[in-house]
Amino acid sequence: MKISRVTVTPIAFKDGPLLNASGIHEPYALRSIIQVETDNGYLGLGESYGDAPALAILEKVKGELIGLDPFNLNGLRAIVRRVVAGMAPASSSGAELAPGSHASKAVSNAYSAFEVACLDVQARYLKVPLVDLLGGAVRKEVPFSAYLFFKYAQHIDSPYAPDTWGEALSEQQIVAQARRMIEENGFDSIKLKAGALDPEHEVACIKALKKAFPKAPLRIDPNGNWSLETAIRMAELLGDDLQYYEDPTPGLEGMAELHKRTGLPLATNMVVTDFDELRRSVALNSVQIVLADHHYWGGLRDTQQLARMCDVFGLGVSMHSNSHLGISLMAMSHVAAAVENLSYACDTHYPWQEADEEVIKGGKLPIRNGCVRITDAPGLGVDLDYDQLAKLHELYLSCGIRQRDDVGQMRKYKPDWKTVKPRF
Ligand code: GKR
Ligand code: MG
Repeated sequence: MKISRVTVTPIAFKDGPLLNASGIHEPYALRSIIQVETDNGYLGLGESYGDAPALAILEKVKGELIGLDPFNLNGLRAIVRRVVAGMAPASSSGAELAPGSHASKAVSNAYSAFEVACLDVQARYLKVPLVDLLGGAVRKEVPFSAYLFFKYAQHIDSPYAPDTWGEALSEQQIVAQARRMIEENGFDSIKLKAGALDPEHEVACIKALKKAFPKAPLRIDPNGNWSLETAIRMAELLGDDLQYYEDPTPGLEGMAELHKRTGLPLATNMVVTDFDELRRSVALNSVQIVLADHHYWGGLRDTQQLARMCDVFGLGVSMHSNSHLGISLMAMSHVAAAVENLSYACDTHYPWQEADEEVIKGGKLPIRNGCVRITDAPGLGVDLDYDQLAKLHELYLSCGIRQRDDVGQMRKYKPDWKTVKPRF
């Protein structure tokens, strides 16, 4: 079996005015949909970043894949390395919150995009669910958490009607957001994206969530936007309200000091983003939980290796997410299903995406009882809806966004908005 055609389709879909440490989401999020076809009629799917630098690499790699055996993943990695080495380093502006589009992640990011599609081909060819290629499912139901955001009611420049979530700035509004998200998806755990408003207010929102959902494990994630002093002060206010404290303060050293001073379990998707950082984190005891993300950790098999290393070093594992659609959700779910030591419900932005903006047949995937179910369908278990793909590609062409820029978007609301970090 040989790869005979590779297609990379950039798409855009609506994204809410969600606040974070950098600024605010733009009205559209970008992704790329990857199709790998073989000479004997198989098709594998992947989903990755849609920012211009990432797309440029995917475009360059795709032509080199013709003739490759989709089982030859070492060959795939060698091709990606060679292509990236021959390209000028991409700019990594705005990459902090989308680590996969950081220039240093060019190889692992592009490899991952095509690895998932090749694994999908392999599994379809063998007529097994993709998870079987990862050693088989240790769980068929993969748990996810309710991912809450502070948000405005509508975009300042929105070309479309406001979403149905409304404003979420106050404690009551955040509790209402959690209630709806839990009612619709059955989540058990709750994560609050923080680092956007006054830290005392964000902690008060955690307290309100604790009161409203006393049994739900809670996490707060300021994306490294709190100084060490602020993170310690907030830790004192939080007491034992949290399941884990996610990226409160920047840097491996800062996180190590915070853990030493508070004893709280710290999670990260910001200070441990590759194996070298993992090594340094273990030496410093910076974090106790690593949030993996196959999109920039080098694919599904490297994510398994990461989980294995976390086991060796006594660290917990869960999963990070950016705005994404169903192909990514299934890739995340298949690898999470194969990770024995998955210790916490994974993150996903999926509930924020609109019902009519999915590229897979059948529309949005269900999340029931907080879980995504792995079926016995071959591969990732999802097929492309080509009309939807064309629609979202049109949106990409017309939306005008080519690289995520939460800072620039916030400057439309607050012209003197700075990129200072930590802000609080
Ligand atoms: O989409 O605003 C966002 C998030 O802040 C996202 O970009 C982060 O990468 O969800 C992520 C996180 O856990 O840090
Ligand atoms: Mg995070």
